Amino acid sequence: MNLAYKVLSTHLKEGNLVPGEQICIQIDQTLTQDSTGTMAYLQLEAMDIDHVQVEKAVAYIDHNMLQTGFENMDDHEFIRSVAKKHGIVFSRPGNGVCHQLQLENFSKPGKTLVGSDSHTPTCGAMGMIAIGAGGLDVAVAMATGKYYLQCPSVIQVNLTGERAPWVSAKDIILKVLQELSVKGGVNKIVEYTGEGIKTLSLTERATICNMGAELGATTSIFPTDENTLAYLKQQGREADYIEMKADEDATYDQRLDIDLSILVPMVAKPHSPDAVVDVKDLEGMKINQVVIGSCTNSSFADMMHAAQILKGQKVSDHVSLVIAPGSSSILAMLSKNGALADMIHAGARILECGCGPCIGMGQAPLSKGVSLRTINRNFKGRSGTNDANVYLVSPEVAALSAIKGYLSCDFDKDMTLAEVPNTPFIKNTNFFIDEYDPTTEVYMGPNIKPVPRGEKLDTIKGKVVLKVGDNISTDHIVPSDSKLLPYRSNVPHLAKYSFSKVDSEFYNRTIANNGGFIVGGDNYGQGSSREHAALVPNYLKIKAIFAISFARIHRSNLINNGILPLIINPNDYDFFNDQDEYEVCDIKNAVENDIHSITVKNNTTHKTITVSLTLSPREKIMILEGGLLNAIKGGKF
Ligand code: MIC
Ligand code: SF4
Repeated sequence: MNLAYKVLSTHLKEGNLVPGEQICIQIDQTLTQDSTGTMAYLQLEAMDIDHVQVEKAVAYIDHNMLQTGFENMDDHEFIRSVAKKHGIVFSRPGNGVCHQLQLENFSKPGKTLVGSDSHTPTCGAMGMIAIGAGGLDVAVAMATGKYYLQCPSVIQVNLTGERAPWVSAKDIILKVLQELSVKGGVNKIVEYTGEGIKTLSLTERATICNMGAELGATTSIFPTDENTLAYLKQQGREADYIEMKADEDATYDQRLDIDLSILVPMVAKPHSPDAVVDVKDLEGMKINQVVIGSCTNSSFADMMHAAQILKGQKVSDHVSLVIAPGSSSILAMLSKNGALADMIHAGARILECGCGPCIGMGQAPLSKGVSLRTINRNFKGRSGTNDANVYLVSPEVAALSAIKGYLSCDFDKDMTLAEVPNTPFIKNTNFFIDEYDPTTEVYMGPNIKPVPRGEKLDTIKGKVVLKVGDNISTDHIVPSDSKLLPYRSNVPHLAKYSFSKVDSEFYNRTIANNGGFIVGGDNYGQGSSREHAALVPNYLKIKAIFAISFARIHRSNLINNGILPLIINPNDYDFFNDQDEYEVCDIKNAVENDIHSITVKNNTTHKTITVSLTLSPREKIMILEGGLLNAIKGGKF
């Protein structure tokens, strides 16, 4: 058995480990963050539970950190009060990015984790099955200990050879993205094997698992070994170590071989993490901003590498360098060992530990700016500036380029990075609040609006209110930046900005038509786990999305909201236009009776096509009831 299926099999509660089948797994740990957490906790509150039903649930505050009005801090207080009421550990703002903190403080080999953030797979580095999901699925996991998913197939990525100096973990995952693309991992687990693994520290493995989200993968996983143990020792948690590995004769559904010795520093070009080329190909490109941080590259070693490169140097006059360490412990260690001073002396702007610029929470680049970032996503507009060009690179390339003022991997021949010792972490528990009091009164700020609920399935008719192409991300559907993130608990407000970066008339048109349909291409809904990308369409009365294929988390979020994800044949994309009225024929009967091939009629031309819909028994109920929350409240689950 491969490692992924070993962990899944010890947690399997329903179904069989057959790719494509619906399975239910026992969840040991959950995490939420604040931008998806408010909705998740409103949904948890609606489930009337007492103490959460998982071994460890943690609520992080890391995304909505700029407090330019009352909204964000109100949400933080709301989450703090719910956490106390249900026995959830609360991580205060300033403690760091959820994935970095989960890895440091709670990750354990062989455990399962589900989190309301798409980069939850970061903990796959610890030999865990760690999956990103919509907030409602995480709320259900907290309430019941269960998580339902389509059983993934497993890709083996076999690493051989040893990296040349200056080739980092980021370059390995960029190479995998170049090979497999942003949809290459959908409904798959990426399992890393081979001799090359030994050369990777635990946090380097975490970088690779983190960006497996950009492949659309369900998750990624590494076996555990002496490097895992070394990291756990560093965290004072060596007792948590268990050896986890695939059997010698393990089988996989697909295989990719990567020879680390031929890799070079790489860069993902705007506006997709899989638009990967060698840094050498763009060497010399003038840059305006450099961001080092995010859940992908904010480990102690990443920070120490950046500090070594910056030491004694000066950030180029036309570059703004911002650095956000991943956790308060890392920041404290950098400040004790002098590395922070080296960064500051070079001219770096130090941000508080959190997501910050990665999600457009401040530090937007200048007009038409070129921003080099160590983050994981460079979708258009995500930096907060619609015309910015964001390039994704390793911390080492980022630091060097910040000094030079242009993209470069031309490291000084005489320079080598000193190995970062596995010194024990300065553990900072003051940022965690671990309390349980079921009588806690939940704090609700005025910006918190009710969760939209769907309607029972009936006839579906309407106009096409938007037609888009391939790889539409959740950042297109519900953009996020410092102005919009404070409204994550206010769906009516967010709705006004839906698709605004694609088509500024979308909202008005959808309101005027009282809902309708959206037509998309391949990999519709890629990117984040934000269920707002389904809550908003639900609120706007969008009843179905027609697309060539859907990203995994978004498809689940649509169904959780009672919205039909209908698969169209690529040749039928042109069947849809925005003038005519369409009808999804006899849909209730089709869902009730498992009819997978459904007729869609253009009521103006009377032409028809067939689209396909395959739902698990559980998904069927959600669609019929108008969403998961309705199904739970109606006693169906
Ligand atoms: C992201 O990186 O896009 C986010 C912001 O972390 C999202 C969650 C969100 O939209 O709140 C994610 O990755 O799931
Ligand atoms: Fe935060 Fe960026 Fe990571 Fe999302 S990808 S969790 S915004 S650091």
